[in-house]
Amino acid sequence: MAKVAQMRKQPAAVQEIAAYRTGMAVADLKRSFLDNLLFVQGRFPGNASKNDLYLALAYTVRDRMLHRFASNLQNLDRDRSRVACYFSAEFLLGPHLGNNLLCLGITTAVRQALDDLGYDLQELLSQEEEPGLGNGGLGRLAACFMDSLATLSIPAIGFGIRYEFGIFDQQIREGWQVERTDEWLHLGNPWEIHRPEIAHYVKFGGHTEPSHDEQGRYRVRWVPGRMIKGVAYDTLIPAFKARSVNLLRLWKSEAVESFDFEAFNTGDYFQAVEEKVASETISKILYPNDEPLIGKRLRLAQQFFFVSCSLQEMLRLHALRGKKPATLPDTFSAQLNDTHPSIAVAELMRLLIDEHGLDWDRAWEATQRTLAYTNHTLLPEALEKWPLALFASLLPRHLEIIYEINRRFLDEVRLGHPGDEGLAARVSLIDEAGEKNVRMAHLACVGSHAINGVAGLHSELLKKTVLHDFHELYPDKFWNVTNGVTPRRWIALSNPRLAELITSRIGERWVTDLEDEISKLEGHVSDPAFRAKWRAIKQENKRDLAALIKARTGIAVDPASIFDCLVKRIHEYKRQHLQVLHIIALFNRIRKDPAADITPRTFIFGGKSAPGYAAAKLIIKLITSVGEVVNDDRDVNGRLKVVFFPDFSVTNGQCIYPAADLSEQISTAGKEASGTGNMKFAMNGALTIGTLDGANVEIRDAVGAGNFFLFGLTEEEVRARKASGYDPRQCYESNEELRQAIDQISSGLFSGGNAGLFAPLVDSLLQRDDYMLLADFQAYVECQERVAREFRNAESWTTKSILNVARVGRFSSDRAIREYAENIWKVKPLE
Ligand code: 26Q
Repeated sequence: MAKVAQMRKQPAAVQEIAAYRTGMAVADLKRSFLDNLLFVQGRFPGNASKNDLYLALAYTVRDRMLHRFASNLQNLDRDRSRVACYFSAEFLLGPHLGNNLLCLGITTAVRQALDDLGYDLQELLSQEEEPGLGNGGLGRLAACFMDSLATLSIPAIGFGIRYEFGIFDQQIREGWQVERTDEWLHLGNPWEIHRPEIAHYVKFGGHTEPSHDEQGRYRVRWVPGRMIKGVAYDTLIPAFKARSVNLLRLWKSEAVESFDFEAFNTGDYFQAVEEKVASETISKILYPNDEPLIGKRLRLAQQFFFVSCSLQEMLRLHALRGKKPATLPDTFSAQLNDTHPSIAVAELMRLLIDEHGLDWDRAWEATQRTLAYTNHTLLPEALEKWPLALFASLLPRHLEIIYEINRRFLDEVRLGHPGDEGLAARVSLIDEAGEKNVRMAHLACVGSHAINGVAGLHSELLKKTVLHDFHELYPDKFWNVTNGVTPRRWIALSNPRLAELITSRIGERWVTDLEDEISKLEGHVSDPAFRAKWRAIKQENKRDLAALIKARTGIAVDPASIFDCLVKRIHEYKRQHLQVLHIIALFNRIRKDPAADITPRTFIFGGKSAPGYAAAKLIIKLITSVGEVVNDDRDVNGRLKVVFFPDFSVTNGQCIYPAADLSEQISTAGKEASGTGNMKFAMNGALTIGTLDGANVEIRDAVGAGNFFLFGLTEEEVRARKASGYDPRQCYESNEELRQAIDQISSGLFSGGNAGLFAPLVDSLLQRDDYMLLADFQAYVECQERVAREFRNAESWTTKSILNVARVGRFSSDRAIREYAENIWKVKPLE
């Protein structure tokens, strides 16, 4: 406080420094860059490494953001507005430098400054190791939301974990995925600010001791077995060409010196050091799974660690405003990104009751008013649960609190539904069947004032299936907020050619108001010059991607062919192998008739598999194996190319989406909660081939049925087929092309004669086919035939491509964030 007052008293001195370090003209940027190179990196231009140069540039950019941030804090202090907190175990930010240049509006000036000094901006941009602190959709959504919050000037803090090792780097060796540790911090991270003075203690294990205080109130003391410290690392999240800057605050775990070496010192130095190592383990590594793992103690510890630090931090900031803990929701709302942070329900109760002395009812009201929960999955096996024994040993006090929440909740349920013990058992926070588990989604539902799904269909299905009973109990808690993605990163940054063309026609407002502005493109759809440029840009983007593919895989691809892209995590429900069956069918058609008139295609796959997910890893091997046979086949003669683009990431996505003609969104209907890649592709002028799943439904409604290639069973039809005893063998036997493709995989045609290699995949398809690939195969192949025909008509394809972009305004994350802000968080943009 005193410091802030002091700063306000010395505006002249501050202004002088600010002017020196924040100028946006080429000359200012050159001077700052050299200044940082010399006085931060300690290098002259002559002996600077590429990384020195990158860091000097990064600090030059950061200086300018910090200045905005400092002015922002003062505003926040004055306004006392409600702040949105986004709790997420993952933030998949992607590289910062390019985005920050874009948001500050200094890309051109910086390019010029570097050019004058004899350096190349592109080269320095490629030096950055992206922070891969997420697995896929859910983590990237959190990053898009942070971008939109800043751009909409909504005061917000993202809370998460500063993993030392993010998602692994994927290499492909002999067609298999090989994981390499991600050492994103090894050359330094110029974007984070270490705040050692912002730290919170987090307890684990031990036992609880009940007692009564002087006033005779029941109290519980938690005597932990272990204590660690969470230290804040801040990353600034800038708004696009506006002054607001928000904060992403990630926690790193550290040992508590006094705890290890004094109070609990057993006299064993090595044990104390081991304790230190164990403490630092908590934030070491991101679990590379996008489905829960049963009983991984460290994962639960990570979740509790970041949630506890974040809630303590919110209470601290709230107290700084001079307010009492019970009114926490007047200052903050907190969105739980899936159940990963749902321990927040019990931890906030514990903090309010045990540490701040509130009674149960007041604590419960504050907790519910603060928290809201987003669900991201319908797959029952993906709902998080923790074995009771594990929970009890790591978080004994929280288990007591959960029992008490459950007792009161079930009393209420029984009161409203007397005699319905089935209902009580179904909604209980504890799953009593078999080994007892804590059901995290139930905890999140009961402890939140709002629950939402991430696309219209998903939110409807939630109410019908996994959260049916909760919807019956609390219909008013339920919302839908369809996902969105940020047009800053996913158009302006990754597709600068298209961005420039769009801006030249409708001005720049689309970047921050996609919903209202981008539709103006429709007015240009018939303009021949515009259309020609549109096509030329896609061609240039495809040429760039072709060069990258050549460099990364050695495979030469034809930029005139259809760039048919399927990039996302590898999962059976996402059905990458349905596309493989299609490729084999095309291959067989060519072999049958080498003169067949087929439209050339490049099949581009990308995505990581969880390291322990054998079927997904085998799908990668199947893709690369089919590629090896098809790519060099004489009859095919280059008309089909199969590429597995290694190490799909935000950085690589930025090269792939802009070059795509066709976006593959082919999950079994009812399985993909939303999808967000579907939106990124459509925004870049790719047409979608997809099922009625997730947000595909809404994308098709928005762009028009005639501009979307629809195929496959609907969710209802999938259910009906399963209910009536689906037999995949019938499809196999009755479809010649399908049978041939599967037989060839079985025979070892694609595995050098190794007939057993793909047996697990083939058996699963023929015996269960949980995801109905065989049922959808014929419809898919026929739909792909329409795609091939329509691609040959460049004029109509161009129209459809333009209309896709012009009509995707709804899928901006700005729209999604406005809905959360208005309906769930009740927060307003700052003036
Ligand atoms: C949980 C417990 C233990 C270990 C790992 C996990 C875990 C981690 C990540 C579980 C799930 C995830 C990620 C899920 C995810 O990315 N879901 C996707 O979220 C997107 C954003 O809403 C949707 O578009 C996708 O449909 C959905 O699959």
